[in-house]
Amino acid sequence: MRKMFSTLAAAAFVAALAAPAFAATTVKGEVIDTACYGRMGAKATGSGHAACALKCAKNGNTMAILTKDGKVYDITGEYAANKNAKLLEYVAKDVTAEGTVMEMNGKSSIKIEKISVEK
Ligand SMILES: [Cu+2]
Repeated sequence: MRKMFSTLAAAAFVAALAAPAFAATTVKGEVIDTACYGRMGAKATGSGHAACALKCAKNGNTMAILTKDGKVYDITGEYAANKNAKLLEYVAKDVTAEGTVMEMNGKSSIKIEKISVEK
């Protein structure tokens, strides 16, 4: 069983490498502000930072989704438009976002199509 699992994982990995640079993907994690996260790291997450993250979002800072394994996806598209207007209710919450992920210059971003709060 274990062997089968690793074979499947290897196949999935190869498939991921073969995929084009864009793909509709689901990303789960916390909505964070990249300005504070870049300076403070993990301290800029969670409920203790929620008020600041909201302020940063309202200022129009780049917001991102931070996954459990520490990957950061900058949020682009309509949810980032007008100083993150559509994103405000999700700030500092754990979300599931669906959209187009792009990898460029070692940075990842997601153009969100659909987002919901994780329960
Ligand atoms: Cu902040």
